[in-house]
Amino acid sequence: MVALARSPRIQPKTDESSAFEADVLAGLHATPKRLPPKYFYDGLGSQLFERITELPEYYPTRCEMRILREQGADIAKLVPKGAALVEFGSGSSKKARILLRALPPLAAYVPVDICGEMIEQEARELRLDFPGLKVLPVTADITREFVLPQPALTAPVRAGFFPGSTIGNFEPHEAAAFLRNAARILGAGATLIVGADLIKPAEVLNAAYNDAAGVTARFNLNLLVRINRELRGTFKLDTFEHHAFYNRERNRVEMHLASLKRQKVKVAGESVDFRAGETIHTENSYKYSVDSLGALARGAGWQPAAVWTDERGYFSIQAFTLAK
Ligand code: AVI
Repeated sequence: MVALARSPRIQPKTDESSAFEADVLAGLHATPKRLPPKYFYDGLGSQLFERITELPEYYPTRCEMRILREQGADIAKLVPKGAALVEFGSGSSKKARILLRALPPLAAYVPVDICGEMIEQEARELRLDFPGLKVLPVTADITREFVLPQPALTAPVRAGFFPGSTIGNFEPHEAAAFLRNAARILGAGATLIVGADLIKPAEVLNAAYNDAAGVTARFNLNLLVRINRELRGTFKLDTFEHHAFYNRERNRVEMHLASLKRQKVKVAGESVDFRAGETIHTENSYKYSVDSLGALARGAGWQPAAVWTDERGYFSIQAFTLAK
């Protein structure tokens, strides 16, 4: 036992790595084949996503940051003094920093993310930049129920912040479940501020997910690199191609990895057959209208309170409230 555990080749499985293996095998044996987009974000995947946000074709991050900078004071009016701000899937807290500058003094800022290491590091930096602010990170899966730290629970009211149009990467029923969970966690009288990408001409969307520099293609293909590394996969990267397109009927950009030939691939000791042209569906990025997100939020118990968009109407920040 001890010898095995020490072997550099045989690593003990963590809950996280067994979940990855189970999800990947289930997705590759399904018809059609699919993989959950949450697995894009390993070290390299997170770096590639940061690069995507700076691409000329990828407008969402720039639009959202601009709305936050220009409308921050107005958005801040929905968060009363002494409230606790809970950010869902905070990552680098880049957008929260803009909002925090506009907000009145808070009971606490609670960044919540699955990646504990990253939020602890960000929390240290935030404490230096916002000396009066209690920064209380929570490592948790934002789609599950989690417990807030005491100062956030005892604050008179809580506000949630869910930027980045991450809501668009959930299937609509998952987005509704997230909104219900956020309502449970934040409690009566809460406000929820959500960044959501809007429906727009297909050319703009197709360009945003098919950038000329090929960064989105690398981001998509990196999922296969990760499977090769972590699950003893044998994917040959030059036999798969990035496909992304706007599906108008379903208001979503779909990303796929298409096999360029008939082939067999091994993953975690199991064989997976591909037909030529067969794809693995790796991501949906749903685009909403103000009304469609409003209807989803209403169904989860939230009342639409305010909406801010950029001048082209590409991106929205929408606020919802819960009855007291
Ligand atoms: C993180 N998420 C909102 C991005 C999106 O636009 O759906 C992920 C992404 N996929 C390809 N490019 C960016």
